[in-house]
Amino acid sequence: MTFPSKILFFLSLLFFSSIITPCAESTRRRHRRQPHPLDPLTPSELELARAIASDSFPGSPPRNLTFHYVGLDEPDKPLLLSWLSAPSLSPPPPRRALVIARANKRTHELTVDLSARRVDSARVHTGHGFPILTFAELAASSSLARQHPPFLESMRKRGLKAEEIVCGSFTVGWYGQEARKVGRTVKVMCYYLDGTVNLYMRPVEGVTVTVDLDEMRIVGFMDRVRVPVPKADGTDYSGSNERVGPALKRIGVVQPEGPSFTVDGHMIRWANWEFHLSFDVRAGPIISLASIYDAEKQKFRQVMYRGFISELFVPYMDLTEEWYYRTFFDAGEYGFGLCAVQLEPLRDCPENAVFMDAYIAGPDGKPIKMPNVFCVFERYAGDIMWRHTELGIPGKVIREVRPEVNLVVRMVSTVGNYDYIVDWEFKQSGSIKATVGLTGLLEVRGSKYTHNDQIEDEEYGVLLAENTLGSRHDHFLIFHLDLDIDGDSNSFVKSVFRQTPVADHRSPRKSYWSVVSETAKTESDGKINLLSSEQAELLVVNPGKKTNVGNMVGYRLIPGSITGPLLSDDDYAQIRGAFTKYNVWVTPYNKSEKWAGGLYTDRSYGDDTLATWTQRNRAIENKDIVLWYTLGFHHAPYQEDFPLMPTLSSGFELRPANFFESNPVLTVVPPEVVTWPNCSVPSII
Ligand SMILES: *[C@@H]1O[C@H](CO)[C@@H](O)[C@H](O)[C@H]1NC(C)=O
Ligand SMILES: *[C@@H]1O[C@H](CO)[C@@H](O)[C@H](O)[C@H]1NC(C)=O
Ligand SMILES: *[C@@H]1O[C@H](CO)[C@@H](O)[C@H](O)[C@H]1NC(C)=O
Ligand SMILES: [Cu+2]
Repeated sequence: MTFPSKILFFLSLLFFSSIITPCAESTRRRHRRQPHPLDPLTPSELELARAIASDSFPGSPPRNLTFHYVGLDEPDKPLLLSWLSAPSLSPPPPRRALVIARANKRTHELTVDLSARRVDSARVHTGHGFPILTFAELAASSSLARQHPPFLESMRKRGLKAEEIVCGSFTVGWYGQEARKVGRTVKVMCYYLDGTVNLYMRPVEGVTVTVDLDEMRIVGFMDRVRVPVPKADGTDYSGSNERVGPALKRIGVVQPEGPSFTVDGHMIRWANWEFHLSFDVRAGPIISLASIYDAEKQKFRQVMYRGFISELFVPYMDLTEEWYYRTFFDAGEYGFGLCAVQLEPLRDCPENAVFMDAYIAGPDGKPIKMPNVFCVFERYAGDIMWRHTELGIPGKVIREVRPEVNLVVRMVSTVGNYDYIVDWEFKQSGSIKATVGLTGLLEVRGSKYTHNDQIEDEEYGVLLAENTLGSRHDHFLIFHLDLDIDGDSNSFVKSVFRQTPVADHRSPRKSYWSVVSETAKTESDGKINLLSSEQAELLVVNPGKKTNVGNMVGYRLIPGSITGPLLSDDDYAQIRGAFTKYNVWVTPYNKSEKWAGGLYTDRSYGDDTLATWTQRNRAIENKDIVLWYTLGFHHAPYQEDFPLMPTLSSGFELRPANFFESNPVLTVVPPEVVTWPNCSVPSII
């Protein structure tokens, strides 16, 4: 699903900047700062992790040593929280790296203490599944096809020019095969350019090359069916802004004094919020230690310890030989952060945005800079935070309005054909919203059909253009939301809305609804299927903290999409993606339970997933708990998704629920308006 060419970054050994005042280069300080314990690994730490890990192999370094994941092994939560409560009293927890490497066809998992410069633990992974593929592997495997004479012969037979062929490597999943038959293989599928840049709309259907990644050689070749390659006409999107259409006048957001937020290392402070923003090769953005200032209590109060996208599952609904295995895990197989792309100022983010870089370890372990992977900006889009017009007082009109200004952290991950826009948005009212926008290119199947009327048998898709079938599929994104509502002892509460009949004569009414709250005792109570359960609100509360009038302080989850899997429980893809079974799950905090589809996802058997962990049915009442929310999309394509899909968004909101004593934005001072041109609507006379 991934094309390697886009992952070409420049190696750099940049200084680490300290305080960035947006737009003002001159205020960057060049001294080294002590990293925050949750900061992503710096370039020098990545280098150190590589050196220590490489040297730890006997007769080091081994041949074919490749680095598949290098990232922060974050401190244990209790240790970090106790250090944060009095940071001046003790040194910060040691900086450690988690290194997952392949050598001699084995997966090695090492934790490296960067402060002590030693390997703390090393083990060989003997279970099922393989680590994230490196972009070098994806590049090397997809380039093999064009050196394979039978492949070239197949292209010649189709009348295709070899130089216009581009190929991509696809992970293949697992379908019940015995362990010895499950190697690190990918299938290479190819596309035809010849007059377009939109390669995904021109699949060369029917030809499959199978590559063994460890040996980097072709182990299978199949030329099964021959169907027309869809034509290039109408597929190009490059420069499409030059096409004629209604032109809009100039537009912008102006902040003459600069933005109202500060970036101190990876800590971001804005209005009443502060949080830590980190980058991970697998998850992309990680929001940690989000707390909000309570003006009444005059202190910061914890809301979310850590929030990130744990996995994305994208199964396609096409059983043909070239398609059945397309059941992708974009985080665990391709690295959702690894696929992050450089954001383009003024287009990807507004003019008041500040950009941030990230560093990753390349396949050789050496640090690579990923410029502008995040942008942070204040969203001021003409929305209303609160308002009221009071006409009920004789002789008076009272009108009070506060415009809404929010803070947004954005990343875009382009996993092959698809672009995912991830926004974490903070509101002064205390809400945290996460939104995911899907755009980019569909995966389409080449087909002989040019009109719907020709299609008689079951076809696994929708005819979008001549010879082009848009394949049906799902996108399931699961968020790991370690909420700590005013402390880490929390409970999960389901407030069920129940119809209550009125049998007696106390009222002319025959019914009303009331709310019954149920506190989840164990993990099985925390599994919520919103499609089949009663109407309910889902809350995380702190049972030990009450408001002045006696309500438990809490936050509620407002799901934006309620989608369940349509695969059977025993379908291999569904066993691996079993976290989609429920919209919401709740687990007790466990540092090693981060990846809902398992740590080693490529070709996994589904034996290390959120679904298997929760079988233990652990206690979750008044404990440090993690809330998981699955954001799902069933994507049945429409013609407007061709040749490139307009953004389709959904998400969720975490909203205070008796967290504050009263409306926390009643007294918010609105920003001063820069200019008011006092223009009237232009009218055509
Ligand atoms: C090392 O990689 C090469 C090709 O990349 C492969 O042919 C060879 O079998 C590998 N050796 C080991 C020990 O993995
Ligand atoms: C944490 O999770 C892992 C993986 O599910 C499990 O093996 C381990 O026993 C758990 N630890 C605790 C303390 O429950
Ligand atoms: C807006 O423009 C109109 C017409 O030019 C003028 O009469 C009015 O006073 C202006 N309002 C303000 C608030 O400047
Ligand atoms: Cu889709």
